[in-house]
Amino acid sequence: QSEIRKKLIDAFTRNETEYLSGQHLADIAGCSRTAVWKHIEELRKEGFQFEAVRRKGYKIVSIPDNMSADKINLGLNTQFLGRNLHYHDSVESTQKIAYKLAYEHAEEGTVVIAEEQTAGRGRMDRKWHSPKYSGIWMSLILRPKIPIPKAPQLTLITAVGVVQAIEEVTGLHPEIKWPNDILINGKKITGILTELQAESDRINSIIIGIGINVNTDIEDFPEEIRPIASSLAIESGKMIDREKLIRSILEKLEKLYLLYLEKGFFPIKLMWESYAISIGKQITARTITGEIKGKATGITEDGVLLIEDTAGDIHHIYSADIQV
Ligand code: BT5
Repeated sequence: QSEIRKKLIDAFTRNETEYLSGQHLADIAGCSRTAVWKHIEELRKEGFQFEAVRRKGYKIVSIPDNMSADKINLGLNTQFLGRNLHYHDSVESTQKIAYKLAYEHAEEGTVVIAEEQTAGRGRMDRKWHSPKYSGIWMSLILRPKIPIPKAPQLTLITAVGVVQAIEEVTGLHPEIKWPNDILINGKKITGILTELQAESDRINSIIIGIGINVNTDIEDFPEEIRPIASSLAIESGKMIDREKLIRSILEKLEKLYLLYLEKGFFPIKLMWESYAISIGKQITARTITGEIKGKATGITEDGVLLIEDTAGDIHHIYSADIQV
């Protein structure tokens, strides 16, 4: 088994620029064409990327691009964010691990990163698809001394930091869809999930989950999200260094967070609004209690979305899915 694999990898890396036919690979590895195909599928799952062309065969495009805590830390310019970094190959959800660490008094700024999540989650128990080696799936622990109703501001602060980092590293210009989506050309690149650990009315910790499709191919997404999702590599046409992007996010986010603790939400609100797509537009907000249609006029100091309906009434939206 592993002997076949070795022979295949060897053949691919020796002939990086050529297409190798299934038959040729089968001859080299001494197995059937079906076995070759099976091995290639397995290698794909481990992060090897192949290009397959009909009648020509397979070409290797890239070998797994796995990260390491050391490589992420190398050159990281932060005071506390990411200084304590937990790196995992595969986890159910980085939120779950961060929760446990926070409960065990992990220091503020602790970060959990995984190459793959088998049960990544979005808001309201929705799924977050997190294929191996292709994205950034991470959770951060913060402990701001703020009242609970202000916690949603952290989602908006995070969105601004991620947008700034994507701009810096890729040159792309993402937009923010309230409250937690980052889009490029209308497609979702990033989702943010902010969760709380609180005792009575005191926040113990805020766990911020960030999921970014970085080098994800369109085929890596399940069928149903292909029309709505994209990745930085798809949008920019090149592979992006995930470790560099992580460092940039941690640096931008730490700066914004310190600014927020010192000056409050106002300066960040202005930055957030400069990236927001929905403000000033007619939108539909789907909340648990029903739909509200109207013009998004802005966000409040607490990060609550304001919608003015046709009768001129202003609605405060705390949680919803937005359609522009
Ligand atoms: C979110 O939820 O957008 C928050 C996603 C947070 C993910 C991070 S990854 C690290 C940390 N650990 C976790 O387990 N979670 C966090 P929501 O707004 O509810 O959007 C979820 C919806 O986005 C799904 O119902 C799908 O339609 C879509 N979706 C799922 N996976 C996606 C992906 N990889 N890219 C784009 N869209 C996706």
